Amino acid sequence: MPTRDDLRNVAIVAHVDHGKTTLVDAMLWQSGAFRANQDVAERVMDSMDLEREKGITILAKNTAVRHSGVKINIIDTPGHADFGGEVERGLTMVDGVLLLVDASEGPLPQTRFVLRKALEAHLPVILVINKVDRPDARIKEVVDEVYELFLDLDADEHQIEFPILYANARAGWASLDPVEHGADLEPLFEALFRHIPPPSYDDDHPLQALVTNLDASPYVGRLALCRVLHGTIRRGQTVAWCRVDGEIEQVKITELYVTEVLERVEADEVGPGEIMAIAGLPDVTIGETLADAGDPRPLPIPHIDEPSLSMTIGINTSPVAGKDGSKLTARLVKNRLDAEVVGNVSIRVGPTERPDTWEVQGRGELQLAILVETMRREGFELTVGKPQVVTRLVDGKLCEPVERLSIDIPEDYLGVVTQLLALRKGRLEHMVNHGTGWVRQEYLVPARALIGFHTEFLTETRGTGILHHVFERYEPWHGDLRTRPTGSLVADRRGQSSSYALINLQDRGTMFIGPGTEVYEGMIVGENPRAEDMDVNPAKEKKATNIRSSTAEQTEGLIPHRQLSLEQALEFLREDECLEVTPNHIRLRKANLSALERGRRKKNAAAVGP
Ligand SMILES: Nc1nc2c(ncn2[C@@H]2O[C@H](COP(=O)(O)OP(=O)(O)OP(=O)(O)O)[C@@H](O)[C@H]2O)c(=O)[nH]1
Ligand SMILES: [Mg+2]
Repeated sequence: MPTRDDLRNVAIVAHVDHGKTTLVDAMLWQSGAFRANQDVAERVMDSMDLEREKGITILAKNTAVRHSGVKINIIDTPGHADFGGEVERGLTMVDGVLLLVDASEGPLPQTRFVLRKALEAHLPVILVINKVDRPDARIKEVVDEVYELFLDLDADEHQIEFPILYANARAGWASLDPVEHGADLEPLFEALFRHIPPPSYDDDHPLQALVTNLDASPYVGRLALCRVLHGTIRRGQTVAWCRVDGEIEQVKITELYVTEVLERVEADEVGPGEIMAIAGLPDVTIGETLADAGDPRPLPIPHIDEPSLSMTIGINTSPVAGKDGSKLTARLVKNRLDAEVVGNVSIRVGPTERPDTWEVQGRGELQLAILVETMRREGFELTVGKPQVVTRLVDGKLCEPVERLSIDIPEDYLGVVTQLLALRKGRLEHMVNHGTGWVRQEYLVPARALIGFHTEFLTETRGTGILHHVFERYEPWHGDLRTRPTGSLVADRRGQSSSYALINLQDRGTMFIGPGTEVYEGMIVGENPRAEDMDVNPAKEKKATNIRSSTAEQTEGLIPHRQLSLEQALEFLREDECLEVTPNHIRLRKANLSALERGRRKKNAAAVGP
């Protein structure tokens, strides 16, 4: 088959933070994409607000550089496990991958996930051991660990003969030698040209282009990102749009773009092997094929892993609803969720018994939290339920998702952490003592048990422990598990919190609010160290005395409250609790706000017995 020797398509994959986006920066600079004095942001591909704030990549994005007369389309993928769907999609566009592994951290759960996907797709791999400048780099061991991982994933002989480069992405060099520093990324570019095959195509095959991603442009509306497999597509041409529902429609292509550096530029025609964007098909979705009008041949729809976590999202039902946001109605929430499903194949939305609430399924807490965060920034007010695992019936048996968990902890905490995980039905798979005072353990744990685990893990390891997990498989239901051992301090009336009340309450538990905060009946204002909930009055005022502390309220002795982030708040929730999320506030609350009703239900439940 003929090949496009002027072209390469490559994805960069790795565990979170191993340096993918930083490496793309260096590749852009060294291929002359920017002027020497040009002001370019660090990690320029992380262009979304939330990406810059969190310092992580959320959406896979492509860029293109030119080197030695060859155009290289590079797909930067996210490393966080919750965005695995982005990686899977990215891999359908490329002919090989750069697998980055941190020289000190070594392969971690998401390394395993992305490598498994790359091997399943039969993509050649170039291993890049990155961050070799780290003082705690252990290059030789890490290379051995990667070989082990390849074997563990049943790589064939051909796949295991991968080239290895050693890099410092931040300084912008790569070397074929683990000890010798490189001068620039030339060795990486050379390896890329040698080991990542140019796209091949069939000259006699009619046009076939697969829609692998969606984007939106303020000028032309929805853009479909496609990889052209065979044939050439031209502006103004009529093609067959093979939809996922099996329908085939004749459509005219009005706009065509290819990527140059960070820009989309218009093109008159795009040949085989290229990655392009097209406009003019407002309903096009991922997995559809654009094909020859006279001989349409739809491609199989790429498989994407199923979601394993769900939560409810609905309109804000709190007594203070409507004060903060601009998007309040069920219709607006529904439309927004529907729009999300279109561009994000790893998210599903379904109905619940309430007409103003939907069940949203995704890959993990962070992915769902990012959706909620994005919506609140758009002006939405929402009620968000506790994250729950998505169960499934396999051969009539109830099954639940199990995660592969990897933790790094100082030896001293081995005892407590082992105990924590035993309570959660974690099974130890693997343990390495690096001999540096740190231990790495790998567990298989029901996903259910990890909801809320992170906070407790950090507390028990005094903030030193590091934890990562990724979906492994479905297993038969593991039975009852311990959930949060603490209860909630719940406001018993509407009002404004006072320092006086909080100073008295802080002896009972950890407060989540400071003075002067608006509270309402059923709102959770703190954590009770005991298992049960306690109704409290955070708005209580000190009896008036002759001496009035005019403006400033007495704050002496007030312990700063614990401010929960959106993710932490989601982790904290129990079954009968939810979150009120507005553009400016996150409030924890009981699902049932009335203290009277909650009390009555509890009594009834006790009467019926367990
Ligand atoms: N010391 C050192 N630090 C590096 C190197 N490469 C990247 N970093 C740092 O590692 C951190 C993470 O880098 P990113 O490029 O955002 O990592 P990423 O793999 O894109 O992360 P995600 O997209 O969130 O998975 C940043 O603080 C970088 O400056 C390197 O070669 N050496
Ligand atoms: Mg990144």
